[in-house]
Amino acid sequence: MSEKEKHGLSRRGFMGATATGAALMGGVGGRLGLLGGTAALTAATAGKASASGGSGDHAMPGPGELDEYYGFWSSGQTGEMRILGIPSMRELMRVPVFNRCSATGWGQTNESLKVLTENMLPETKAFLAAQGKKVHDNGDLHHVHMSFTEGKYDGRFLFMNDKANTRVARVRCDVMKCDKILEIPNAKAIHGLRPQKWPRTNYVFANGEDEVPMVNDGKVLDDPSQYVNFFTAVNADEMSVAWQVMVTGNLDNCDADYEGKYAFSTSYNSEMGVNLAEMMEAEMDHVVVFNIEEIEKGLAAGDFIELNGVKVIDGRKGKNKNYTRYIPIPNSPHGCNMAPDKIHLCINGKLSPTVSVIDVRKLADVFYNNAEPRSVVVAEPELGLGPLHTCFDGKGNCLTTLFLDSQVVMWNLDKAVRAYAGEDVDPIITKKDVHYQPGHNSTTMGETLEADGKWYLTMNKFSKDRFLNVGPLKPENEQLFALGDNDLELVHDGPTFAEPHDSILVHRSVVNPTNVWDRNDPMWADARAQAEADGVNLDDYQDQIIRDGNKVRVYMTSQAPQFSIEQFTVQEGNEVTVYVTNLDDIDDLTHGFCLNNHGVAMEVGPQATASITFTAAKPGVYWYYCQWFCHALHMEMRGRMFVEPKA
Ligand code: K7E
Ligand code: CUA
Repeated sequence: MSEKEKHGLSRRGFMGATATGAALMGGVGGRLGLLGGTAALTAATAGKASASGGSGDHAMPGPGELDEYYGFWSSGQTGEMRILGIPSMRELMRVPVFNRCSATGWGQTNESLKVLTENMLPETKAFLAAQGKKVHDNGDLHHVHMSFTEGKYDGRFLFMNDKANTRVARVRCDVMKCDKILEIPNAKAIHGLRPQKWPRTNYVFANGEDEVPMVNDGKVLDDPSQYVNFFTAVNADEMSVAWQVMVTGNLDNCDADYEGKYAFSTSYNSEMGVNLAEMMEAEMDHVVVFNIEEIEKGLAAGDFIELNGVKVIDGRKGKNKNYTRYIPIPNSPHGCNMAPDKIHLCINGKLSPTVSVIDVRKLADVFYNNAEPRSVVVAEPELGLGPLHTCFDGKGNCLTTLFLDSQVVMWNLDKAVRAYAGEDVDPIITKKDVHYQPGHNSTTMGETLEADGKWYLTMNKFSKDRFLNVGPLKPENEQLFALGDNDLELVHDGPTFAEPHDSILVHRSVVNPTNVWDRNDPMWADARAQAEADGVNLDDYQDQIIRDGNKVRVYMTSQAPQFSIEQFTVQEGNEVTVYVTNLDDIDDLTHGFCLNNHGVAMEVGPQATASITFTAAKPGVYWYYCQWFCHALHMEMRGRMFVEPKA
């Protein structure tokens, strides 16, 4: 047992043993009794209740105590990834990915620009150059998921999508920094994203949401009959496109099974309409089932076209090859969630009050024995209005968000299957109000074989009147519940900035980030190569200023509270690259480099090298300083750049 677990328990024991504690908690106790069983009341920290009950220990970590789970959050239109501690809901870190970051220099350091541009399509580079830019400034990060090995999180990578600019990114869990961003050709607007669960994450599946002409070069415009959509398999190790499948309908969310056979995408707008009325016309839309083995066989047999360098399989409806099947689902299904029982796939109705449950064991008959596609549906419980996403407690129960009803509904999968078969049972266990309009939800380890049913989180799109008014733009709201066997109890209710779109809750035993960078990290391989070419040893205390025509490369180190170079001179118009290597090697000693009035700033973590390039366009004296508080003499950690006027 770790230090923190001991702390958690001793704290609980202490609080439980004192009469004062019990008296103080009296008011909260009544509510927590719902959790059934012993429901012993433990501690309340900063107004948060803690309970133990059906699913074991629900102690809330106090100040200085560590959480049991990491929460990895998407931030929607903010474009970053966030890390929270669960159950405290303390925000621990923001990891810039598709956004720009003033603090860390993401989007302006050479290292981040490499990640942002190295797998960008040539046409996008040209397009951005025409705007006088190198990178997109925005992103829309909806879904974060971890890499799997045999159905369990393996703690290697986190993968995420950018709906705004059609990208897939990867974050390294050892340093919690983004190391790859891949722009997906052909598809438009990557929305649903899931890693392959079995046998391991060889592929990351990515849904294209917006339909466009197959060759989108302006020759076909308002002719939707020629529009198509693409499902993409990304090679997760190389972060390259493995293959694509052309499909009918807009792909929304996706998931993968626990056998490595199938991937699934919900699909709305089977009509391929382009306005609201057209998109809502059909009573039924689909879940598209992708048969991985058949697709790989088709590729090997040459049954593909090549489009922008990608092998594309034709899996459109009516082609009747074994690559895809289209299972009819009531109008506009949204969330797509594979249960940890390895059998059931839950398709959330959105416009239909139902969740359609597919038994994935029956899919082979649809592919190979001409079984009627709907024969795979084994339950379709009516749960309430606006079901969007479902998560699992690992004990046979599901929790589904009801957007329109502003509720979460807890229901039993087995009972839903029996009810569909005609038995007179009610699958609904309980409903709880949430505030307001929930979208995604998560349970601890809930999208893995290790779903533990301990905590339930709901991410709400609206907070309305719930917090102090901050103007017309309101925060959104997240609510965490202690999860019992047949009830759930609210323990946290708090605002977040746009947008708590989706999250995964991962036990801390899976994630082991380092405290200090490895000096040989590939993140600054280019800087190391340039230094070698310049005869500079980045790891040494020697500082160098290399003048190379109009280019000046300044190599310096940082060690609290000093930069090794306290002044350097360049000529007006020089292209200057500053490389800073942080020689400090203790925990939490980050420096920065910020150059006044140049829009230049970056983070330099312990033992890291970071670099930034700019043009010294204005003659004068410019101070640079360390912008991460590092030492009592942090304010004194500064130096001057002299820019001599052109002769
Ligand atoms: Cu994950 Cu809104 Cu992008 Cu559902 S989608 S809420
Ligand atoms: Cu170094 Cu502040």
